[in-house]
Amino acid sequence: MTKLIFVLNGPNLNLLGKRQPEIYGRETLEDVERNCAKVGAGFGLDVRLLQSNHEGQIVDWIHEAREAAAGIVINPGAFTHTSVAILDALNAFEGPVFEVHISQVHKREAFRHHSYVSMRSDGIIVGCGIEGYELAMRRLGTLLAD
Ligand code: CA2
Repeated sequence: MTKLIFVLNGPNLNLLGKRQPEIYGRETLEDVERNCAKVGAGFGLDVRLLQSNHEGQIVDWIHEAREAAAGIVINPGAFTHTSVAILDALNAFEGPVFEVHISQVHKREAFRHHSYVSMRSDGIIVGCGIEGYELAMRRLGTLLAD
């Protein structure tokens, strides 16, 4: 049976490919969705890609994932560095969680160096552009293989 992966994206990531290409590249969230679906298909994984600018909405989707998803890929955007609520929600999710950052946050401002979400993440992919989402999907495919 196919398993579902939630690919969750935080604030401003709807602008991916439309602003600041020097940091975040030229590809869009639609490209991310297509690439994740392609990798997932090779492992029998379906993908539901979601984006919100609202912290509570992301918490609600993580709660939904408790029943609906076998694993989570999450780029919490700026909430990475601020949100205990997202960390708490992820702690209530039992499956594997992979954290993705498009940019190499450790080469950037000091406030981007700490991630609350990393205290829960089973793996973290940083600075690989949108390919990071595909790498996370590949790892989930391996971990969730029957
Ligand atoms: O590198 C990442 O993926 C980040 O999670 C992106 C966040 C940033 O706050 C984190 O420190 C690192 C920002 C997402 C904003 O995305 C945009 C994309 C295109 C244009 C403008 C913003």
